Amino acid sequence: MEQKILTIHQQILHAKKNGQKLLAILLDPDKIVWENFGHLLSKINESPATHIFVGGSIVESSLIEDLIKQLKQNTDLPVIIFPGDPSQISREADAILFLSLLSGRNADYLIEYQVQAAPILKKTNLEVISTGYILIESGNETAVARVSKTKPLNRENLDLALATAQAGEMLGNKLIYLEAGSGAKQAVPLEMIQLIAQNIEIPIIVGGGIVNLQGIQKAHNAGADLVVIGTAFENDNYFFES
Ligand code: 1GP
Repeated sequence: MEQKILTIHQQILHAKKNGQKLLAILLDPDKIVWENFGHLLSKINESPATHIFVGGSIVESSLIEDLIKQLKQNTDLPVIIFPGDPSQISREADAILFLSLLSGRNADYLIEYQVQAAPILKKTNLEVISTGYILIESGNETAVARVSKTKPLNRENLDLALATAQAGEMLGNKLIYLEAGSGAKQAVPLEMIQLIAQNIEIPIIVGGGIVNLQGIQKAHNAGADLVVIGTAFENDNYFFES
C-alpha cells in the first residue's frame, strides 16, 4: 500500500494525538557564527530536537537562504520559517508559520504583512501554517514587542490570554504560539499554558525565556505540544547534554 506523506501540520497533530512532545531549535540567521557552523550542525543532529525554526524579529543577514539550504542538506529535521516580516520568506524551507500577532492591536502585524506575503507564498511550495501568535509579558521588553510596537498581554490575566487563544482558534488558526519573547526574563507562566491547553483543541507552541531542560519539561507537562529553544542553545551548544 502506498504510504501517505503527512504534512508538517499533520505530523504535529499526529504527535499531539499520541502524546509525543516536540521540540524546536530556533536559529536566528544574524547570530550564526559561520566558522563554527559544522559544530552547530553536529550539535543539532545530536540533540532531541524534532524541528528547526529559522527567523527573528529583524533579520539583516542576506544569508537566510544559505542557512536553510545548509540545514536541509545536513540534517533530517523539517525547517520552518518563523518570520518577523515577509523579507524572511525562503522557498528553501519546508514550511512557514504564517503568524498573526493576536495579542497586539497593530494592524501591520495582524493583517498587513500577511497581505504582502500572500502573493510571494503563492509562488513557492512552502506549507503555510496559520498561527495565532500571542505575546506574554515577561519582565523585560523583548524584540517582538519593540519591533511590532505592541504591548504583551499581562502575565497574570489568564482569562484574557485564554480568550485570545480561543479567538485565534475560532479564526481558523492551526496552531497557537505562546511567546514570552527571545531572551525573556520569565517564560510563559505554566498555569497559563495549562489553562489554554485544557480549553482549546489545536496544538500549542511555547517559547521565550526557557533556559534549561527542566523548563522544557515543565512547559511540556503543562500542555505545550512543541517547545522552542533559541537563546539558551545559541549560548551553549552543549545545552542538551547538561
Ligand atoms: C523566541 O520563542 C523563541 O521567539 C525562543 O526564545 O530565545 O528565549 O529561547 P528564546
